[in-house]
Amino acid sequence: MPRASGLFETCLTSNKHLIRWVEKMADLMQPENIHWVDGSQEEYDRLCQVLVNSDTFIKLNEELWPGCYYARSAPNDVARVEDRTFICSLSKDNAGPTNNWEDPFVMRRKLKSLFRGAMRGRTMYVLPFSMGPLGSPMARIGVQLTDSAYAVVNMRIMARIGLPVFAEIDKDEQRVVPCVHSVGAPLSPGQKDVPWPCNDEKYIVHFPETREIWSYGSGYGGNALLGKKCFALRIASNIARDEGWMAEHMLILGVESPGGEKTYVAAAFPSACGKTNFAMLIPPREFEGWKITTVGDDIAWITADDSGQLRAINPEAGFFGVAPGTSSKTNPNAMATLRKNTIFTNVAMTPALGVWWEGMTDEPPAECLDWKGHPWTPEIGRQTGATAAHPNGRFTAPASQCPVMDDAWESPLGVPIAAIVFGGRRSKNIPLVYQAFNWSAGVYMGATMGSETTAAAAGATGKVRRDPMAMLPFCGYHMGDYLRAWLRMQRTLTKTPRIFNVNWFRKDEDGKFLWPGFGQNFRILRWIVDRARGRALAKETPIGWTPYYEDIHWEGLDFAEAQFDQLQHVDRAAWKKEVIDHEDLFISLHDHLPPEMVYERELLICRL
Ligand code: SAT
Ligand code: MN
Repeated sequence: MPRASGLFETCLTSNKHLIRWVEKMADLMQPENIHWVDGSQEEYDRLCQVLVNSDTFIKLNEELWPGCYYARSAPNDVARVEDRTFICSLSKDNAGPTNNWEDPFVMRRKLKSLFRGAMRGRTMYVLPFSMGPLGSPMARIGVQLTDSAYAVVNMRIMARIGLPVFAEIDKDEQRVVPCVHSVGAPLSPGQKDVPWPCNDEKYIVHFPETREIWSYGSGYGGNALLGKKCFALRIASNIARDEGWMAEHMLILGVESPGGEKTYVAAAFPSACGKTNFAMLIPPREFEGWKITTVGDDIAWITADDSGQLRAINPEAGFFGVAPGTSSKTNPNAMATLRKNTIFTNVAMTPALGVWWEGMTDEPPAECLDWKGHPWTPEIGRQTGATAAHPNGRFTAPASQCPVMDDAWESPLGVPIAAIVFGGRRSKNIPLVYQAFNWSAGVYMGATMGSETTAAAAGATGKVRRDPMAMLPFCGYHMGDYLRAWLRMQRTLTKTPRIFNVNWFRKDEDGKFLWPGFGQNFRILRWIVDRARGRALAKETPIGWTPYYEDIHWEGLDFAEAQFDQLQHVDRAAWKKEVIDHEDLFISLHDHLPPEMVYERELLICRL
């Protein structure tokens, strides 16, 4: 192994481009040390100990939560920061109206000044990672430079990292995406560190043409684990457009029948709308022999194979799931997954060094420390309205620990996709389930989907926003061109997947959910699979095909036809308003909007 300079204790690559880049970045950011990440268990344990020593981590009770750690972020660093996220393409037009754009030259100057000396007093980790199983033709490689040991240990769960990735980079066969990350909190000599270093000023920056990511000021989630949203969605959507595949904000699951028939479904819901729950769903007791298997819970990379069949991989290796609301009732598989070797962030901690969050148990603990480290009791919660866990509190858990991971979840060629499901959180108007008439109507369906905002992003929650394919915060180029890429995709397919929309969140006049959700969603999923396989009936409505009451298997659930009708009701007047709302998005995309979208809209209006 070459020794590049005094700063390089143990360089783990022979790739000259990589070494030169690391040198250059070290020169800019002035770290005290450089650590080449080998990805081993010993290294992980050591880094976790470093985080314990710096009060970032608390080791949880080994008996209750083996191998688990607990972290609290700074209160000003709890979610993705969409208004601080930039797509710096050469032309503003390329970023489109749904992204923040800045001139790349101006931004580079700004980043240079931000990152100059940003790692002083800290260690710079050189973290190689693969999104997708190593050696898969669909996998892509990145290297993240970071001064956050927290980011490194989380990335070890979320991606394939370390020596095997360096070995792949040393072959020098594929382009590597450079990712630079600093929490933006340099230490002067003798200065004591804080448990969660970060900066008030945050920048999450993407250069699509040069395929680069620069993230400054945050240590949290998608802001800091750069393989996830920054690479696997924003940069990958650009690569995918150029290469003719798709990078989507989708879970992937398998539906297995008692006879062993396997059908894979990909589904796009916005952040914190239950993707993880849906991906690990357990069918109701009555459906003996049926099984749902998990391929991924957040991101799908999809491509057409030589036979014209869409195939998808999960580029990730772990789950970064929302903790609140997760319980052995709502998602037993997630609970089993996070029992060991998991990192918890911004949930509550019990006196026995365990974790708790709202919804985990019916009874809250008598006392605990909340996500800010303050004493919390149910009484305090009632009086102040403060929750013990932050609503965007998360668990980082290895996918391999999930009891229902699909046998093919690491298959290098991915799994065949038979149906695509869109969905949002909508309390009104949108039926429980309906099927698009065809691919382009399905693209229209996905393009116009709306959802009430959640705590996954900083800002107000509960407002309906248009979120095309759940990609609004993640599409790294012009949304109009993105829709065009979706339409174009069909031309490469011989077996076009069927497209559906679901809404588990419709409410009645009293604000009560009309549908029980969770495991009961299996009933809807089963209809989707049957439709995708061409063997279930459906009723034509102005917006698409919907199931008849008799088309759903109701055994074990007392659900009256009238209730179902209410859930499925298409209110023409409300839908006319809905379609007028679609226009806002379309006007903003105007000159890039594919004509198919205009025609689909006209057809929909005519049918209404
Ligand atoms: O913080 S993340 O972007 O990883 C989570 C999410 O918004 O889905
Ligand atoms: Mn997500």
